[in-house]
Amino acid sequence: MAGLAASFGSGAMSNSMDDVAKHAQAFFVIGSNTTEQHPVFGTMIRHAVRYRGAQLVVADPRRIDLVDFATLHLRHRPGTDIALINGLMHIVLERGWQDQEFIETRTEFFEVFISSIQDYTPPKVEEITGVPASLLHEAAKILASCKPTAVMWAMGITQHIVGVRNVMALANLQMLLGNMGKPGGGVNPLRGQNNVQGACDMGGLPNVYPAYQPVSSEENREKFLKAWGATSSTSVGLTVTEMIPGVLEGKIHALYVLGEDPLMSDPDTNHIRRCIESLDFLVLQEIFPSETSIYADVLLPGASFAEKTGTFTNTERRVQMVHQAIDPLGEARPDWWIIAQVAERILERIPERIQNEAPNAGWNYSSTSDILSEINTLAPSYGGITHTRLERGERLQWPCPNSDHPGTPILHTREFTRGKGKFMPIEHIPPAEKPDEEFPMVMSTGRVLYHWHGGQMTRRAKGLMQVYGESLVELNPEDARRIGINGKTRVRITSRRGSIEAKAWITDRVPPGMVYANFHFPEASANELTHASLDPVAKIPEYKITAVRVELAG
Ligand SMILES: Nc1nc2c(c(=O)[nH]1)N[C@H]1C(S)=C(S)[C@@H](COP(=O)(O)OP(=O)(O)OC[C@H]3O[C@@H](n4cnc5c(=O)[nH]c(N)nc54)[C@H](O)[C@@H]3O)O[C@H]1N2
Ligand SMILES: Nc1nc2c(c(=O)[nH]1)N[C@H]1C(S)=C(S)[C@@H](COP(=O)(O)OP(=O)(O)OC[C@H]3O[C@@H](n4cnc5c(=O)[nH]c(N)nc54)[C@H](O)[C@@H]3O)O[C@H]1N2
Ligand SMILES: [Mo]
Repeated sequence: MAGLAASFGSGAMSNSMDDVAKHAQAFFVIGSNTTEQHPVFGTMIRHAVRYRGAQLVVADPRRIDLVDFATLHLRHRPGTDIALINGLMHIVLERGWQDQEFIETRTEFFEVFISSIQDYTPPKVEEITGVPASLLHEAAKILASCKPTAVMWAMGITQHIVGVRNVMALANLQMLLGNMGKPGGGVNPLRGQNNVQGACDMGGLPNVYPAYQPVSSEENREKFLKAWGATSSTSVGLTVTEMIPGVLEGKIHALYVLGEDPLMSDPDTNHIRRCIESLDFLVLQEIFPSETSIYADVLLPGASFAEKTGTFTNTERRVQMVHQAIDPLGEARPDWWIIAQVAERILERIPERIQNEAPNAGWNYSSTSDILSEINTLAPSYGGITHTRLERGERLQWPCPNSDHPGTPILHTREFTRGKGKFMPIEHIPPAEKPDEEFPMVMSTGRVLYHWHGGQMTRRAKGLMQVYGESLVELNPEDARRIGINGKTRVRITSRRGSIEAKAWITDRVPPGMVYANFHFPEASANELTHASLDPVAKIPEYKITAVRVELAG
């Protein structure tokens, strides 16, 4: 559910899961542990490979389970995706495999882009990424000869200081190959939280109102002021990753946190702890006591997914309905109800409150259907999405501007949002933290199949704890020998910010020099070690690369 303010990720899939699974001739999965983190879609991909003969190229520093199904595995060094993608495009251009017609009719700035790719010769790319030039050639050939190829990625691409640039490089690749706006192609970020897409669509971002209407526009401000009775100024707000550090900078005094556990999920926990402790006032809306609840002045008990009715919007822009299965336990109330109550009470205290001018405006919703009706009028892309249609079994993907519109399974079929697709020259930039003598290894972080982020929900499930009851850190056998693990199981991992102890899983899933840790257990959370270097545009932290030292514990 988490995080109305969460903005991890980057936009929705251009195509839908069914479409890609049915029509892609090849999949390029880069930085997505799809079978563990998106198991339903992961199964669809495996199926397409096994039974339809689709090709699969996986680019991931780890030998994830999906690699067992792959035609090719590009095992590049963490943080070298731009060099890898530019290297693939260099080969495509050298061989003349680009889709010239698509480039001429649908895109611009191709010339500038070509010159930026010149330098990424296979030997140079091999040097930066560690991927042999011969493998690069094979990969480029598969991606260019299979029409269309679908590109899919997740946090392995975005959680870097070059997260946005990585995504742009992938967009360049898909334009070069003419794979945009076609069934089975496209650029497909797999979003994580069940409603992170919906939260962004509804304006849970610092710069936009619902349906991505900019807050900087006075006209938009007027519209929402009338509907809600009050609204923010036209200046862009802060992202989560700026808000919390903003406490120690004196910019933030109070926080209202809904369904997030920053003590587990934000980078550099020691720093986060100091920030949260320094708040004058913290309100937390949660379904369980969490690591963060220890610091809360007020706890508002939200109802879980099983206790409420409403909609989630998934990664392919599809709005899906859930129905209340049980009554809320104890004092729990649906999140929308709590938010509306808080909003009403705040409004009462705002002297310049605008009396509701639009029909049905204000905060007196009696159900989530009521709220969706308001969304129909305020968010154009959701104009025709109603509970009635969803209950009838219609499968609606936005944009769906009116009640007769069938929804939009594939975006950009005739033109891009900005008209012509723009090729962007993108150069490789090394990660923020570099290994050195004291911290010679690279730690990457992420999830495992059995747990969910801070683990507040999954650590309460007995069955899951039986299968995966403590944090395991993946360590290559070569490194295990070097540190003298010799039958012992526990290691200490230290970064410039902190230290954790955990059990080692000695495995060649990780290459030598790299460890992989998760943030599911408070006693060994990877975020005690991570750092808060952010992508300058998306403000997403570089969770995927931390310089560490690994030793025997105790
Ligand atoms: N079971 C389970 N499923 C989940 C979640 C969960 O907590 N548990 N969380 C959900 C959420 S919110 C999200 S955002 C998604 C995340 O889904 P994913 O992004 O698939 O998951 P991650 O574990 O973050 O790992 C991504 C992959 O990136 C690789 N990687 C690391 N560094 C690099 C790099 O520099 N380049 C490239 N190309 N790859 C790299 C890692 O080896 C890993 O295989 O999962 C969702 N699904
Ligand atoms: N090191 C490292 N850190 C990461 C990442 C990484 O890959 N590596 N990934 C990042 C990513 S992509 C994400 S999305 C974040 C996730 O980080 P968070 O959003 O903080 O984690 P969650 O555990 O998904 O959710 C937080 C809380 O929501 C509560 N909750 C569940 N359902 C509801 C509900 O219906 N209502 C309310 N009010 N609360 C509810 C749960 O009890 C839980 O404690 O972590 C980020 N942090
Ligand atoms: Mo996420």
